[in-house]
Amino acid sequence: MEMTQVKKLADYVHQAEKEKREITKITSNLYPSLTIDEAYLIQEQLILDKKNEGLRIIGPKMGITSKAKMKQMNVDNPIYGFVFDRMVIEEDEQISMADYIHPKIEPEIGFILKKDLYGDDITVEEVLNATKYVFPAVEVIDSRYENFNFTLPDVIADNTSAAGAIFGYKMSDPNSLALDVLGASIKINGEVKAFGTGAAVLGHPAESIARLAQMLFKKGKAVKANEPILTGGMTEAIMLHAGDLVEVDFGQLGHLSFSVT
Ligand code: 0L1
Ligand code: MG
Repeated sequence: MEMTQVKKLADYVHQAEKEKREITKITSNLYPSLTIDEAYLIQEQLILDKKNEGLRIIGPKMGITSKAKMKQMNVDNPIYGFVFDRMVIEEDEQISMADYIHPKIEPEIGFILKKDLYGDDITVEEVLNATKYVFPAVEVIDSRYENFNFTLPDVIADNTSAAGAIFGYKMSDPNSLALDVLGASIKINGEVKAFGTGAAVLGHPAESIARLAQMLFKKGKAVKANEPILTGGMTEAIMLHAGDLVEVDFGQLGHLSFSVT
């Protein structure tokens, strides 16, 4: 793929994100043969363009980490993207629909590592030994594509729909909790809308970090220490609406709540 094409397609999704408007997926007409490797080149260009505008990466995020989502998209591997500083929402802050196109939320277990992880054969145990804290988090995904209608390369090019993140302040020792059986529920206006466990994330959320390390290793990169990492949704993503009071309960890991205006 020509560099001019990479830049053009990165700009296509970037402008849609900035203007909060839906676009047709890249693979519809613009570039039907887009591959996964080409899609990551577009994502890398998008990240560079955001940095050139003064934005800063906060940490990586994993996507398509559940069996259900992988089956739906007919893939075997998860994907990654990055959360930027402007996407971070403080605990107890309100979320405004005006900042998004069609936002959905996912409860996720966040990790902060105490040392970099570099390698393609890192185990769950090694991830847990390298982890400083785990914390409750909510990711806001907001695909720039019409009706969240995309192929895997499309969503990779769109920075895996990354749009917002609430990182809970409560930090826990990863070895004090069984993260695979830990549950999370989403209640909206008092009604339970979704429930899932850490096992929905590739069997164990630490496995998600091992897979991230494997993917970054192919690019000569490490999963870095001291950055919050979103490991993937524990439930299906739930659509937000103005007027929602959202309560996300992660049991022993903590609780997050916010309202939507
Ligand atoms: O974080 C995620 O798992 C979402 C990845 C992109 C797929 C989507 O937008 O539903
Ligand atoms: Mg997610």
